[in-house]
Amino acid sequence: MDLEIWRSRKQPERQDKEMFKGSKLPDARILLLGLDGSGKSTLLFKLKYNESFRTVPTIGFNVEMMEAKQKRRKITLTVWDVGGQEKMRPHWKSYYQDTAGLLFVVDCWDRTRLNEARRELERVLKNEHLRGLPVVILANKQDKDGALTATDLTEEFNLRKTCSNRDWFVQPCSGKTGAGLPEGFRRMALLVETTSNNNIKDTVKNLRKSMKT
Ligand SMILES: Nc1nc2c(ncn2[C@@H]2O[C@H](COP(=O)(O)OP(=O)(O)OP(=O)(O)O)[C@@H](O)[C@H]2O)c(=O)[nH]1
Ligand SMILES: [Mg+2]
Repeated sequence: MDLEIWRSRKQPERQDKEMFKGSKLPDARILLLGLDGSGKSTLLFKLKYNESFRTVPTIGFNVEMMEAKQKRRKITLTVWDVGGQEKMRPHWKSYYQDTAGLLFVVDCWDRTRLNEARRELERVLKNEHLRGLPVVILANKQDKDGALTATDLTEEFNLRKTCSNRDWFVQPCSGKTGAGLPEGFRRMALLVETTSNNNIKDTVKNLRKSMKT
């Protein structure tokens, strides 16, 4: 399937040229996954721009670079936010190579989709390209009354067992208020290994190629 990669005009203008130049800091490529509507784009934009954008469902991906601290040094996290609709999920695997860590977002308010979210997370974690990589599960929409807590999510998803062969952490958060987001990304920064190669342009080129095959 040929996939058009595009960015909605409703979403923030990024300084693509600046971003494509990359950064000289050590870099870690982070994959942001989760079901459609779980809040991936909302929380990414909230953290990066401290603004609440009106998102539309992501077709393709958004990518944002963020500075973070790993112990005493500065690193960049290049965060790939990939659309979570069912028709997008077969493409998730195109992003696995060279990924250093996984952020998986769960809508903790919509209990009707928890099983689906759990199934998808388990499927992703089974992929050999992601073997042993750290995962931070973002228990999102905590601002909503009745949202499942991080502790309950850990139980419901049986995370102690599912994530037993990797570093993992569950972070309660809200893409609406921003609560918990810095903590979740800080945790990711502490767990990932970095490289000196963060050429987004090449990655986009390779992604286009792999999606066409
Ligand atoms: N109340 C509340 N609403 C949220 C939160 N995070 C996201 N939303 C809302 O959830 C809806 C979906 O958010 P998106 O960020 O577009 O979801 P997504 O995971 O990027 O979805 P796809 O791009 O389709 O994969 C939007 O209406 C957001 O405003 C949150 O923490 N609290
Ligand atoms: Mg999105």
